[in-house]
Amino acid sequence: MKERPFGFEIDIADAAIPARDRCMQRRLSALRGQYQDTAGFDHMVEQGDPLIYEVHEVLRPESSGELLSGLSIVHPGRVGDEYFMTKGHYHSVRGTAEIYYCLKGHGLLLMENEDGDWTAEEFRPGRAVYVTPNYAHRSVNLSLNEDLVTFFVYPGHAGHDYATIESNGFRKRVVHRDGTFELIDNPAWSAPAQVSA
Ligand code: S6P
Ligand code: ZN
Repeated sequence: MKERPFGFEIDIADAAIPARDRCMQRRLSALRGQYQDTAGFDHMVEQGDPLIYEVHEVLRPESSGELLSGLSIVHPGRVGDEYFMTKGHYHSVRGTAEIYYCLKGHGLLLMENEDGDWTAEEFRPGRAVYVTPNYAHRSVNLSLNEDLVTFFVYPGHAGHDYATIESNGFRKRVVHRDGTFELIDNPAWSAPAQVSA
């Protein structure tokens, strides 16, 4: 039997999609290698491995023709002078886009592609970001006391390639300097291997 259309509530205050979602949580240890301050990172992991972010996914088949959507909640905090953030990924199917809509908080979506281009778009409530195909993306919470909550939608067959970012990092780091944020070069970044034409 074909499934019929459905509606669902998005609870912004509690950052949840009641009844429909599957919740995934990531602790700091999942971001090993991504922060510059490795001693600070190790200390925080030893001291309890804090919860960095949660994803509430609306359950749908991961197949083309479907849309996957849900809430991403990045908690506030820093490792050294770098903000709490998601692991970040490329979609396995590179030619798939994504839309984020910010519901709460203040943050950035850091993006880069394999041709060397990078950019960052600010998240504030009511602002959307369109991630064009072929761009890796990472959410960064710039607030030190409030969750960053975004609603995302992307194609069901996109898949996730985490390995490229795990080994190369992002070109830019987002750091807290003089009461505000700054984007600085990541000295540990290495260019992804170029596929010859
Ligand atoms: C999926 C989409 C988001 C992220 C979420 C967590 O394509 O971009 O749902 O999965 O923001 O980030 P990450 O990098 O751990 O998947
Ligand atoms: Zn994505």
